[in-house]
Amino acid sequence: MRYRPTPEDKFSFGLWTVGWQGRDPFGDATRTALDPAEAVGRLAELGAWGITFHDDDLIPFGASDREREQHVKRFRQALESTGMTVPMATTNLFSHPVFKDGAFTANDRSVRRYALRKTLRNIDLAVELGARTYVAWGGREGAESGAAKDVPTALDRMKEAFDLLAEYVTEQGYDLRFAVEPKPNEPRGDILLPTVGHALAFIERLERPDLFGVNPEVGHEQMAGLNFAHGIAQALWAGKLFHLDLNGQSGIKYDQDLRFGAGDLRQAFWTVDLLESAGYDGPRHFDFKPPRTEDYEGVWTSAAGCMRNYLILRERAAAFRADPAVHDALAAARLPELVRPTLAEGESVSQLLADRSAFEDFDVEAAAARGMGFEKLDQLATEHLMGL
Ligand SMILES: [Mn+2]
Repeated sequence: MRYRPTPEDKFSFGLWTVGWQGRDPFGDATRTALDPAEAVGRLAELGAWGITFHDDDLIPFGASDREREQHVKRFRQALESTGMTVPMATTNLFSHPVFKDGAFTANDRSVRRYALRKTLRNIDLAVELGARTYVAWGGREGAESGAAKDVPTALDRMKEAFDLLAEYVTEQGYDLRFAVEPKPNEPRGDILLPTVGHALAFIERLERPDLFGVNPEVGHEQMAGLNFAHGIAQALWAGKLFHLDLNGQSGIKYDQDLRFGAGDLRQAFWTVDLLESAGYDGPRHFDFKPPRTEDYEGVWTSAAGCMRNYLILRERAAAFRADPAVHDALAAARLPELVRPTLAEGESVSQLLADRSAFEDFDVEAAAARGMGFEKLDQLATEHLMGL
């Protein structure tokens, strides 16, 4: 069947996505709790390949060791009976009130030590369940007012935490890498490491930067008015796209977490075009929230829609790239020329300075007058996107 997802597509979902009960800052839950084992079964039926979790999604906060064991056992049985994988796991360091001022960068030192222990504990479980990526979203690491957080010092504490986690997985011999997830704001007024660029720069200051990459989320970049495809392109360029969160967002407003393809459809098209053409082979992970207007039938329709939209966009992007008219338009827009290095092989600065054609004899006015042909190229993309 056309657009039917298969495990080869590597579609994965967070337990907290289909399991979101619709509680928001203004209203109570609109759906009953979802059993993690049922989530695994339903997602497998829809064609998903993997499921991811925060510690507290799987094991209710404060559960005893015995209860913890039972929850893990039931989840593992669901994985085994469906063939679903756990490619990634993460820690909830934001729901409990103890994390109101953050976790790794909380001013209160005892909270920071507790956050590290909570994370180390879940890393052991993540590895036990086969996860290869550990996501770190510091949603509460930030502030609402200027003096409340000394940012350089908070970054020292963030580095201290990540260095310790990397030391732990290295000592344990775990095959696990970390993916830092940026977000500009919400729930904090301003969050530390707000964009892909901030996270990439931070990673280079760590003791084991090779163990760290990023986990960019569509909506998080778009909340800051940024171009998601450009963000992940730079992460890929740096060899740092370890994981990603696909969803939908309509411009600069609260974090909407719409299903993938909803919101900015054009950015979704360029995102799929990039992932498929750049050889990204990691999970296509959906981090969305089925709107609270939906009952469970709507939840599964929404989850299926994420995958279906990805597959349709993958087909449209491939058709765009294969179209001879697009090849001509790309050439007219001088894309092949961008591939050519600006200096000739072995050319030195003095040779460039001696090249009169590069400056003294360069016809600036003629170059300025040349059209770039981008409108033709973009119209072709738009028509492919619209299925023409
Ligand atoms: Mn989000």
